[in-house]
Amino acid sequence: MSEKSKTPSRRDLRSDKGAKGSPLVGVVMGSDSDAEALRPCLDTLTEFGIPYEVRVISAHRTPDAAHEYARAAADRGLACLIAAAGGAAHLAGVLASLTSLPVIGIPIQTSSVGGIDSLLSTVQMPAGVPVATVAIGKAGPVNAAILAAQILALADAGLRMKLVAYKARLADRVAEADRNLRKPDA
Ligand code: RP5
Repeated sequence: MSEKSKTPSRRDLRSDKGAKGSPLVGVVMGSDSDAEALRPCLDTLTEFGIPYEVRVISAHRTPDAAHEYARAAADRGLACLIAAAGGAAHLAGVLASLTSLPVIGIPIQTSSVGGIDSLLSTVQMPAGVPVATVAIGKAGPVNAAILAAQILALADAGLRMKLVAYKARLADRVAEADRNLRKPDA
């Protein structure tokens, strides 16, 4: 991604564009080159009215910051972390090693091997240190936000209702597509 195309993404991804209130979800990306891929995740958190914060912290380039962030996250009131990284994607795993909060990993698609590298480095965690890993590609960032909403909904009936309505809308869309396909030609 060129410097030019990075800039608008960074601005669009600022946490102050999301729901108001103390952040409940910490969204961390390994590089600002991940910003564009993360946009659907943040849009979905906003759609569900979930306050979040966004940080760029690298497991490899700023390891001390990654450790500090993970260690402080629960005491700061965060309930769940979402970590996106590509390539040797150790970010989610490093955060998970230092917090008892649930950590959701987004494997970023890479130009070299399509994101298989990111997927395997995010998902293949040792027993005892899970990272709930979502898909490579478009679905992953949306599903990371939905999974975070589902975790928060365990203690929030309003959010649970929003999730039920969301799933109903998904089902409606499929039913409508099916109806349209089966419509006889005019
Ligand atoms: C990872 O390396 C980041 O998450 C990013 O996906 C990848 C490449 O980073 P840049 O070289 O573009 O900063 O740490």
